[in-house]
Amino acid sequence: MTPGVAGTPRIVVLTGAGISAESGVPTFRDAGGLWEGHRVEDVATPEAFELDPDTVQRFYDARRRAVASVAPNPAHAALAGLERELGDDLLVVTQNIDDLHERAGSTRVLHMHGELGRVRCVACESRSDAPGDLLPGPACANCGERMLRPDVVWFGEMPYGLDEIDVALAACEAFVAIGTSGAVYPAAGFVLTASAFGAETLELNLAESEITPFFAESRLGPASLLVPAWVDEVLGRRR
Ligand code: BJW
Repeated sequence: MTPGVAGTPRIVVLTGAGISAESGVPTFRDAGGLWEGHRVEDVATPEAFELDPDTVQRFYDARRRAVASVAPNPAHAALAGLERELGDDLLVVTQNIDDLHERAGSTRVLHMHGELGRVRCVACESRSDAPGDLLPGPACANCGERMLRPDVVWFGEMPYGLDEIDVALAACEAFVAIGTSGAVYPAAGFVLTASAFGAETLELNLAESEITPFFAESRLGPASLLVPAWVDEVLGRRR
């Protein structure tokens, strides 16, 4: 996450696993998703990590390596292009822990569920770049303890940047959600906050989601087609 990135943008975009699906990063809840072979409570809770840290580290080490071998797709590229035109008037809030927005060129990205490329020390709480795999257990550069965990937000933990996100949602003119199932809060509630403050709301998703009824408009299709088309509309270009 980049602290202080939010401000009062005109457009807030919330992205979920669906935007990275066409890059080859599996989603969570779709058929063949990441959690098909795992129970959520075995890999995405602090309790799971306490009980069986090696299984959780192995899961995230594998994902970190997999993400390093894929590339951003046209949806990430279109959002980076929109930022080049709008600057501070665009904020991307992502639930994703991959770095595909940044690798496409976006800089105003808030990772509310943390980042695969970062680690947090359970002993001293310092945060730093991931030194590679966390198994068998590299030492913390700050305190020397071998208690590094992925800097990601599990169920029951507080997401990053919520105050900044609230300010941005209250100020924005448009809120757009891309490729998220709306199954996880507080992100699933952002559409209600934005519309309560008068923003236009638009959902771009392959299929209807749990929060489709809360959006003024919903467009169905792959992000790689819908996002570039929407960006062209915003910028007043015709496809
Ligand atoms: C495509 C596509 C293509 C596919 N093109 N689209 C209120 C009510 C009830 C419960 C709660 C509540 N508030 C809090 C809770 C508890 C809990 C929660 O939400 N539980 C639910 C089970 C109900 N939330 C929390 O614990 C959160 N913390 C918290 O709330 O702190 C206290 C607090 C209280 C009050 C206010 C504020 C704070 C923390 C949640 C942490 C979530 N962590 C994870 C794991 C992160 C690390 C990791 O990646 O491993 O985050 S869970 C997982 O789900 C991950 C994702 O970011 C998140 C959302 O998933 P996402 O992105 O939506 O993916 P999918 O797979 O679900 O959906 C994919 C979508 O893409 C689908 O819709 C497809 O159709 C679409 N798609 N291909 C376009 N090509």
